[in-house]
Amino acid sequence: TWANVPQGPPDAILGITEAFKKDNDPQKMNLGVGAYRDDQGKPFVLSCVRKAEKALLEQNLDKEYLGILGLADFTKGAKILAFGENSRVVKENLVSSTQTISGTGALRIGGAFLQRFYPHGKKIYLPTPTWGNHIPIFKDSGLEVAHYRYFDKATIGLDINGMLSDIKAMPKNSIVLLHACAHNPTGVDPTKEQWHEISEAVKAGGHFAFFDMAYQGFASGDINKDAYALRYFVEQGHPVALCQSFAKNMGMYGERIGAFSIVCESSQQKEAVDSQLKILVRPLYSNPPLNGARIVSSVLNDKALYSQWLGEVKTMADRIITMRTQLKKNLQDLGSSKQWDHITNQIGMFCFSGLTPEQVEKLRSDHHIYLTKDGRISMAGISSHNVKYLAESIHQVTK
Ligand code: PLP
Ligand code: TYF
Repeated sequence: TWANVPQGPPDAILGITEAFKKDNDPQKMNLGVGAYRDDQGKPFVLSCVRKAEKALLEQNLDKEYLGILGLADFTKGAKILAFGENSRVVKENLVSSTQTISGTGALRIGGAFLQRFYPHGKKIYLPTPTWGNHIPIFKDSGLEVAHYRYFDKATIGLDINGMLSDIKAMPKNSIVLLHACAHNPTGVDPTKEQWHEISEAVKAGGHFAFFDMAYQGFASGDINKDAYALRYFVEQGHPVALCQSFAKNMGMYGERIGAFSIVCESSQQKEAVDSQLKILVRPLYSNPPLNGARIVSSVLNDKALYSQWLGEVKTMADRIITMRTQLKKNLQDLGSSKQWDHITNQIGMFCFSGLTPEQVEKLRSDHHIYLTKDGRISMAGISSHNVKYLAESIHQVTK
């Protein structure tokens, strides 16, 4: 019956982990997937999350279905986290939100909503490069995918002129996906001034800003700083959409907890959008899972847990920044003649190293170090124990 099913390729990112697992070398390093590790190389469950879980367990809660749009205390907390405590649009209840299956689910629901209701076309513009999964997510949502310039290989930085001129050249009312902070895979974000220019260009074209915020807190260690672009756009009157994930900033990876929000112009619009999100979700998965929503809601809505969480986000972000400094220093100490400033200039989970596919392959075959072909290094996989080995290996393959 299934003779017509062709063998598909492995996922470009998750396939790396599969190859890594098969390697028996004791020095092997997995720098593929963007998942935080502590300095012992171990997955890290935040203490605030452990405490919330314990308290929830003691309450002996039931396991009734959630409503279609999920746990209201969770989506409320998520909105305040993203848009800010003093956000007018949140206070005036203009933001329609639904709990989602992490950030990926938020993008997919968002894509499907735009496909069904965005009145000005079905094309979404993504940065080049972008998170690999964005492309199939939006295609499978029924949108057409196009691209705008983002990364400049020559400067290993933002191609702001290319980006602005591509935004200006888009047809009126286009949909533009923006990484809110900690751009994946490049680790290169616009400055505040550049965000102002981007906002201007998006507004001039009547475009719709669709924010993907998978790393709030992970870029700078400060959840408010990392929300700057989103909040600025909202202040400027953009009717934005937003995808949130708690995978990275709360270490909730496998719990699959996120949110999708749309800023509306009136409470009437908000009610209508709510109703249509329900109609979208019901035939897909009926209603979202309980556990992650309860945990995140507890952390966001309890003063003590919330302040502990802010500290733990900063600890994670700071460890990554320390690893950037150490990796660069080790390369310089080894006498590498290459320019490595981008390692410390870039932010978030990743370093877009500039290593070529051949060098990436050599790292794997000769040094048991695994990263994606585009040269992206997941900084979270580096620790004080293996940073020297990594620097030596990179130096070997870039000589
Ligand atoms: N968006 C970006 C840019 C990401 O890098 C990721 C995860 O790596 C996601 C969204 C969604 O991840 P998740 O579905 O695990 O929340
Ligand atoms: O490393 C990355 O860019 C992501 C990680 O369900 C990831 O692809 C892994 C699994 C998943 C979502 C994101």
